[in-house]
Amino acid sequence: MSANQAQLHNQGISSQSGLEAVIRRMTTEARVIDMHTHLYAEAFSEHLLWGIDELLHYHYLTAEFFRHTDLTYDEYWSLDSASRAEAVWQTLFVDRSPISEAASGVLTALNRLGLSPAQYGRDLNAYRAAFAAKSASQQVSDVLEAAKVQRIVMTNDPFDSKERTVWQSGSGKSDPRFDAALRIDKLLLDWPAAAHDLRGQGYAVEDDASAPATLQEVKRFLQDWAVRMDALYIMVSLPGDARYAAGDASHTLTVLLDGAVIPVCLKLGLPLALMIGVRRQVNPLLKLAGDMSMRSDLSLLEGIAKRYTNLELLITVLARENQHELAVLSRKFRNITLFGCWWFLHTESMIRELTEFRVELLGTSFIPQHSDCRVLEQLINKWEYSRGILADILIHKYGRLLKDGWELTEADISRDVEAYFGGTFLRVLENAKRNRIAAP
Ligand code: HDL
Ligand code: ZN
Repeated sequence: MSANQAQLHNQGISSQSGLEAVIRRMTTEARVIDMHTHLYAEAFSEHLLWGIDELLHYHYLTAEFFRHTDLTYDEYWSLDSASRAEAVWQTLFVDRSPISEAASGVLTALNRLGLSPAQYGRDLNAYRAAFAAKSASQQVSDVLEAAKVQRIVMTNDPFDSKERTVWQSGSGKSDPRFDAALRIDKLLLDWPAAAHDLRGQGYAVEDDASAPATLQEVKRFLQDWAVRMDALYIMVSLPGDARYAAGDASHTLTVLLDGAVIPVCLKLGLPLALMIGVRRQVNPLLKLAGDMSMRSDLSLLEGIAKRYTNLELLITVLARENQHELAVLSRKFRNITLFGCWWFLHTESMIRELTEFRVELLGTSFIPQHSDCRVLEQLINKWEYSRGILADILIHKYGRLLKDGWELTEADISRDVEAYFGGTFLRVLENAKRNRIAAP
């Protein structure tokens, strides 16, 4: 930064228009850490989804497609991949306007990648030809640059045999832009099946999760995978009615959390990420699109946060109805850091509603967004509207400071935007590392 730039950076912003310009520039240019996605580095081969057909296979669009088509579920699912993409394109983009968040997001991503709908129009094959000219590794670089994403945290499942192969080959961390998160839904929500898998992976667990030797083996499994992946955190999604029943040896979820997961988090210095409020497969015929949201009983979170004050908790909940309550709860427990506008809340109106009261209640002590992307190019549209909405809110909030005579510099705005787009997440990771205990 030149002396002149440094001077600008540190001098006071004197007008609302000047403030708006600085906030828009900084929120647009900040390079974000995307702390929860379903994207994969190229080493995971077919797990890395990219290109126009994959964008059209996205399960958000599948659900919307079935609201219009006359096809039966079987007829759709029996189509080949290209035909399914063509059916979605015709139904949601040609036969009617693509105005839903998921549909319009496809056009935003295409446009930002230079495939302007004004030029390519409604001809799916024209877009396909343009993507066919790209390689996966070039597309990863181009999309990360277009979306200004500096780091991506994957969702890594040690119960997925294909993923396991990549990790055991040593290439899981071959791309430094992609970090890992250890995802343990199967362990905590389907213990009998998980126990069977664990035995198959050489961990001598019994069917009774509360047996001390079994909990030791579960800890060994978690530690082996957290270390192998160099996982940034351990994550599970939970139904809204999940209970934390401290001391109840018959409650498998609680036994595994208290007896294995949390001790490993504390020993390795990793946050525990809880995504609460999903009701899986209410319509299995929709496959990945068949999950539903449900209101959450946050007493589970309160119980864990209160009992383990040195455990960093990264939290997101799925029901709109729980959002204000979660923001208030995270004011009560400094080890709760809420993150993102998850899934059905990843829309302009919900992001605006949630982010406004989160800023009002939490200042910069929360993580406003993650993308949850499943297809690479979605990074572009999901981050573009999230940045713009946060900018709108910050312009109003900092404008009040300016009106009351508070001196604001570019450095102040830069520091706070940096916190929102990665700094707060990194601080949670640092706190977790600092809180490591020499657990048995
Ligand atoms: O459980 C999760 O991590 C969810 O994000 C699901 O993967 C969901 O299917 C999704 O992609 N939401 O955006
Ligand atoms: Zn997710």
